[in-house]
Amino acid sequence: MTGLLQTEAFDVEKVRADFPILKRKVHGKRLVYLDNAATTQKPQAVIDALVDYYSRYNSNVHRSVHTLGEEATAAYEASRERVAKFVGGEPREAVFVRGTTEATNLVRYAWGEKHIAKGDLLVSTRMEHHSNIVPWQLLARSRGATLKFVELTPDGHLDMGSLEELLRESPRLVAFTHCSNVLGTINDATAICAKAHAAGAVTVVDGAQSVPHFPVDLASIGADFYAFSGHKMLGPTGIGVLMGKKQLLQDMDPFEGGGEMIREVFDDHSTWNDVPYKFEAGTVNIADAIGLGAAVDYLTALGMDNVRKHEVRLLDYARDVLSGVKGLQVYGPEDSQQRSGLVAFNYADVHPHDLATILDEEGVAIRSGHHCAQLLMRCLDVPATSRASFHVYNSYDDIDALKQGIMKAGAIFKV
Ligand code: C6P
Repeated sequence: MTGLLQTEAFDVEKVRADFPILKRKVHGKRLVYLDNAATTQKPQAVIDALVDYYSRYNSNVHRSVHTLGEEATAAYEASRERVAKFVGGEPREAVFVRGTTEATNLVRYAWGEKHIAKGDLLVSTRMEHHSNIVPWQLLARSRGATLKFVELTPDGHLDMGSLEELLRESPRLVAFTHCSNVLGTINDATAICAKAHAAGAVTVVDGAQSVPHFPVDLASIGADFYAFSGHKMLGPTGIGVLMGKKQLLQDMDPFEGGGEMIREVFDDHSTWNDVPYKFEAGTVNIADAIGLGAAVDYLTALGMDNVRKHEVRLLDYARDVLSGVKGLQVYGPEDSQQRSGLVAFNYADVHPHDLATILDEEGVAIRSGHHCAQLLMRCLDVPATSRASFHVYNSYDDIDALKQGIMKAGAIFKV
């Protein structure tokens, strides 16, 4: 197929024009950016929001009564409202953090150190990114708790039998990803949260690969904590969100001590500000929070249902195109409806880093490696995979370029 994809969802050519970086060339070739699960590109509207803040109303927030201070505070808080609404949550339950990793670590410290006791059980899964494993290992170690993992089925789903078995041991915490960054598997977060809550556990859901790709409604999912990163959803790096149930956030200890997270400070103790400010110590990442608000506006204008529709079309096309490549093994569920817009694969004996290097020479950017999911790599019995991941500006042409690059690697390595 030639020409850019025109889905019934939106006009990809028009979307691409909003992303200045897509005009650049790499090794003299058109940039084909297929590393969106690592980080997405930024539309002009997000770049403009950052420049506008720094050039017109740069100031600290929640402190100064001067005009710039008031404007910066209003923009920062308006962004919180837009981001919370985007995922069906309340602004008071939205804590700005650096990203998903900081969010899970915040829960580990501020909730875990207070509520987890010796002998407690924590549950994670074998399809997690390290940021939803390592904090729980650290918590288990510091509190004398045990960490166990939900097993996977051969077709790349969570094994519900394994989850049920662990739930019978009454875990205090169940941490799982809404969507795998390697398999693409979309987990039924609503059902898992309901089961975990019935077993008495607190739930932590990693939304890093879900919020950017399909509609998420926290009111129906019911997670206690839900984390995501701005930079994977067309926003700036260094900003993300921890959504937490108000009651839990209020009951938690602070994460960091410092300015603005306090109400009063005495010689020997302090009292805390309301949530979410209790968790936003010091000068916060104002510009990037405002930039994230602009990214949310951009995605909202496209419509998350349309974003999802677009990615399913790309997934179907990728499956058809890549199924003809001899020696290519794709991981994760076959049905595009059960997976998000990414494809992890191995190609015969070609090392993923070699493949990624050859693709780069063609202007095609993919990721290769363990994708910070080493427990999953062990389940797949491979040290690494290649991964092509999509977003709103990708087209059928991009997938054709991916296939051509793979065929070039095949010719070099005599597959
Ligand atoms: N995955 C990838 O290439 P941070 O780095 O904090 O913004 O996000 C961490 C994270 C958490 N959960 C999932 C499911 C993720 O995919 C990621 C980040 C990138 O797959 C970089 S390792």
